[in-house]
Amino acid sequence: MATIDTASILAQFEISGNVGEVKPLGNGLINDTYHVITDGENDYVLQRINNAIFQDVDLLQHNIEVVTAHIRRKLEACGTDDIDRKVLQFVRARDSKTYYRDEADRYWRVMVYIPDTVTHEAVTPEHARDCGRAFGNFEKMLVDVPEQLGETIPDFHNMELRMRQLREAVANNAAGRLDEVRDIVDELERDADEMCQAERLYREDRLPKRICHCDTKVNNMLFDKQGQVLCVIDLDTVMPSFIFSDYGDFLRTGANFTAEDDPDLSRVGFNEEIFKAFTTGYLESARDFLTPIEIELLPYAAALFPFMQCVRFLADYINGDTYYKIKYPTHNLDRTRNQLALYRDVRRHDQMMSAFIHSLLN
Ligand code: GN1
Ligand code: MG
Repeated sequence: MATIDTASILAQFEISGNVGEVKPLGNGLINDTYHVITDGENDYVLQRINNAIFQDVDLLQHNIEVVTAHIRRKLEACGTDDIDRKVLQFVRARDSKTYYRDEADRYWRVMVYIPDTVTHEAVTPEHARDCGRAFGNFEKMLVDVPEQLGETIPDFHNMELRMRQLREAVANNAAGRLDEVRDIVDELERDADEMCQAERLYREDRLPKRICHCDTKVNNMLFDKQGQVLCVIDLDTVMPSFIFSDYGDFLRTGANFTAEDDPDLSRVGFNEEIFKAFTTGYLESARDFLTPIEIELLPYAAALFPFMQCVRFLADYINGDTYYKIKYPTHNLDRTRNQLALYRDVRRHDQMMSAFIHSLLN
């Protein structure tokens, strides 16, 4: 990364205290993040927003402002203690926006740093229940957001669009890789209609969109030192979506026995224990606002996300690796096969999932 004059960027924001060291923070793949140490009351987090992926930064920051203000009001209303550790707080720039665009067309924002927190990269059953409760609660607090929010990546989790993109990739066969993956394309096509049911139900007015997080990985939560979830972070993809996004994408990563790019398919599989713990927590906080059809389709959501991710990885492989970063030439193919194996295994658990969900409701 080119050296960046963080001092002059920070000077654009209303921060208190004198800035000391500025050091890289976390391991995000999309934005660049720094911990800003000061001699004042708070440290800060400085972040460069990747505006190649998030092309409407104004809309994105507006969503985040609305959502964090709403959550703050909710926490205040129920007398929660320690609120500054439970919702992100953005610092305004001198022009009163919550972001600053520099001369090189880079976009920056600053948040108050929350000290004494822990993050996790993998889920245990014990954490999974808390995570489910926390993401369910996040959605619950946002059911009555007072205005319409925009999509920070349009049609991000729209399965019909993802199938169209795959079909386009197949028609162009840009990297000449189609022969090698024909059987996978055929298998995905067989289930495509079923996997697109959410969009159809939405058009029929039978399924709502709600404000969702849309990147529900365990590393997007801060825990306190005692192991309790404090705060949901990484709010760039907060947008209207089906609740399946949050429920299904968490299980896709959290309930796979191995990483999404493990080439050893014998290690891929759906972890029933994590599924049960996460679902228990999720329904504890979400069941009173979810509609019967949303609850009925949770097993579909668990299958949808490995399926959608498989379609996205495969389309990218056929296109010649233009979207996801790869470490070796068949990386996207390994990811595709991994997610397909997970999808198949989730489908083998259809009955179990429905029965478990019903048992929780009774
Ligand atoms: C991307 O880079 P990361 O892990 O935050 C992608 C997700 C995919 C994920 C698959 C903006 O997220 O939708 O599920 O890769 N994010 C975007 O690893 O496309
Ligand atoms: Mg993240």
